[in-house]
Amino acid sequence: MGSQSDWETMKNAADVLDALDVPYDARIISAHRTPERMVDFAKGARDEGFKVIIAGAGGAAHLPGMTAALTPLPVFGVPVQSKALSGQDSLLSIVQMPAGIPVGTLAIGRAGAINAALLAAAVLALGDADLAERLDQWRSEQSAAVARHPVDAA
Ligand code: RP5
Repeated sequence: MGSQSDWETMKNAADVLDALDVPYDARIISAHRTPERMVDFAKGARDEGFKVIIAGAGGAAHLPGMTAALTPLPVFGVPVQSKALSGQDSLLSIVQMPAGIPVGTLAIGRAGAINAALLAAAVLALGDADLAERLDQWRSEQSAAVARHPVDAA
């Protein structure tokens, strides 16, 4: 993620990965403030053993696109909700990649962070039958937790 301030959003992705027992490394890497850290990470990520990258950033959110430009790994972008423009800026700056360098862009904020983790897990599950089972179980539990009828608020 681009900043400590993104953690409140990106922690939702980490929580899902924890629930699925998927190992990850949460790092702060800013395309603007720490560009060399970004280049080093993105260029070395595959050799470090990473399989999928989830990049969350807000505002002029260059992190997902620049990371994708520097690694062959799949990159999922999470637009963090910005104060000034409610994340519309983040979304548009992540989603409108020119043809040739893909970033799989999720929804703004918490939903996007959760879905980025689920999507990353689904990619990893293609080569990991145990993880595929855990993902199926997660989805079954989610379905079971949905009430059939609404109740009035207390
Ligand atoms: C982006 O700028 C970060 O991803 C963050 O969403 C936004 C604001 O960062 P801070 O000023 O809160 O550090 O690079």
